[in-house]
Amino acid sequence: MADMHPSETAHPTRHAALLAWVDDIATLTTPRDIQWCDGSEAEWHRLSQQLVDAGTLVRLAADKRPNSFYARSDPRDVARVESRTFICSEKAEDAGATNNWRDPAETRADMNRLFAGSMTGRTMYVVPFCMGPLGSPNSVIGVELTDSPYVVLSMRIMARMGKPALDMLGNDGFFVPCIHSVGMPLTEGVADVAWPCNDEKWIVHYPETREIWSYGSGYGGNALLGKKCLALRIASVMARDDGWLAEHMLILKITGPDGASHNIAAAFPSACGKTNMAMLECALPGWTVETIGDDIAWMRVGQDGRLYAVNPEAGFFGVAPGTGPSTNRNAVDTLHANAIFTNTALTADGDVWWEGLTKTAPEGLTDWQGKPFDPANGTPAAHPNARFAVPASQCPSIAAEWDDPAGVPITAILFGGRRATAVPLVTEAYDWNHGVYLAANIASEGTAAAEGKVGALRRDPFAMLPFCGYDMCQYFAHWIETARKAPNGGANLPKIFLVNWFRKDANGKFLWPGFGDNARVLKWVVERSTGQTDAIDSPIGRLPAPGALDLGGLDLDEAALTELLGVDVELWKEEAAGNARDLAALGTIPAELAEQQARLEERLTV
Ligand code: GTP
Ligand code: SPV
Ligand code: MN
Repeated sequence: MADMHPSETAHPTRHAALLAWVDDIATLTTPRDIQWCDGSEAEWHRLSQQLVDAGTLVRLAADKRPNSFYARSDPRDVARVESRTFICSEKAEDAGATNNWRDPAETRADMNRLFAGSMTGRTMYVVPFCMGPLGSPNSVIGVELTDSPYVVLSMRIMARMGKPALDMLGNDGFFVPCIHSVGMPLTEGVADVAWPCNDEKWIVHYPETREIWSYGSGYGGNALLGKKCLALRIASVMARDDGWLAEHMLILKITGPDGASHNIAAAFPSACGKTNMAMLECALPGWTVETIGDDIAWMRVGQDGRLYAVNPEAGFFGVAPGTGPSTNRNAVDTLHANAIFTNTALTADGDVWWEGLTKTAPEGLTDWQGKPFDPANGTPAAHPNARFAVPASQCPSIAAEWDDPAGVPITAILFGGRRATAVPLVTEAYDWNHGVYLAANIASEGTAAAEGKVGALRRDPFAMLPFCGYDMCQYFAHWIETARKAPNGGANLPKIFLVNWFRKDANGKFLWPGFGDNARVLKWVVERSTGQTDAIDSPIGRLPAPGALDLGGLDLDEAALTELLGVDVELWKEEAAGNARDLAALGTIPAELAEQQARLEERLTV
């Protein structure tokens, strides 16, 4: 290699803009050294051993979970911080009513102060990654500069990370610059800790220039910047500008006894069942579900007028508690090796455990805060937002086409949330714009996936409230526009449904068994989409006709079914008023949605 350019020995790229940017950020953050990540096995082993030595990771017993690790975060760094997430568009109105807007020039000055010297004493890792299949023109490359080796390992699971992404970038390709610091410089006399972070947290997005700056957290979506920050907040803006959709949706493939397959996308808020549904084991004989994605879908209208979806991720970052052999066997089996667990409990024999993995907790557990677990004191062993990161390719139910750059044609889109009351098990939208109206009005009871009150009802339009990088009213308009511009007048686009697995009875018990039994609803959705079964009209949408929902083998009493499929008109008048009030609070909604609101009110009065 006598003729190699001198810089090539130090840097694995000749991308001048990338090299200049890495230089600039290093000058600002003053790391001890810089390491370019290639995503190799050797790098994985070196960094994981380094983190074991530092006490950040515990290596799990090799005979139980080979090549797997356990981390315990700082108790102040356990979930996404929505109140500290900012959209810094040039104009405040472009961020809309649902985002925290900040002036970009002011924020840049703040970030320059905050990041100055923030990587002192640490290594700055250069992490090239690709969201979407390698080589696809629809994939997006990002480069994350981070001072957290835990983030590097997690990014290697969650995205196509390292040399292949850098090669794809070439010498002048476009990339989204992502800067991440845990915000704990190792200045003179400061000793490192197992989970460095800072009480001051900032998750900052510049939508016009497609940039991400994240400070103070090492956890999940705050720190793995390819996921919510790039693949949703920045990508939603790119999608608006370029005529596609970036959505908080799982993608699954369902095959019936006749051998016909359909792909379904579904948007539920965080911790409302996407991963579980993506890996569903059908309770109906002859039906199977295969997994394509569990959290994010990028969708484009094809020349045939159908909507094609791609999962931009390469791994699952799933909620551990509640994941067990009876609820999600495929997830449990996926986790057999090569996984990172954070904030679960640790067993005495070097494995992980969480509530729901087995019926009773094993003896001798250490809880997520590192204390001996005492079931008597009432606090769980695993944090409710404890998570696993694991390669998607390991999932026993993964579909062959999961990484096909062409995507899969979508037959139906489901929207849903956690609603103890009012919202039926399943409702079919009358048409696309009615579906947009249903999705715009999703509300859900809060979960542990984000800071905030667990259980409090909040509006979460399209399950995108924390993830839409621009004005929500513009986003609704973009959805309406997508159908208007589609070939064949949008007639080949998916049908839209609203679902709710979380209706409760008077005693607070779930009325619907959920999980594998959700296949019964999927069957009706497929049959509706192919014109094989009946529905009845109701003021809020179409409901399964009596007997249309396959309940064979299910022990569900008549009263529960009536409640699950019932529409209480008086209650729905209140719901409709709530919709109108909350839509108005978003700004100027598209005329098509105002029309849907008027039609709903009309249907409720006749
Ligand atoms: P994020 O990764 O935060 O986006 O979550 P998610 O939408 O992928 O949710 P996940 O599938 O991890 O489920 C979250 C919680 O909901 C778990 O505790 C599940 O046990 C529970 N859950 C999932 N599906 C159902 C269901 O059909 N019925 C009931 N009752 N609970 C469910
Ligand atoms: C979610 O909260 O929707 C998640 C977890 O998928 S995180 O990646 O932390 O956003
Ligand atoms: Mn999610």
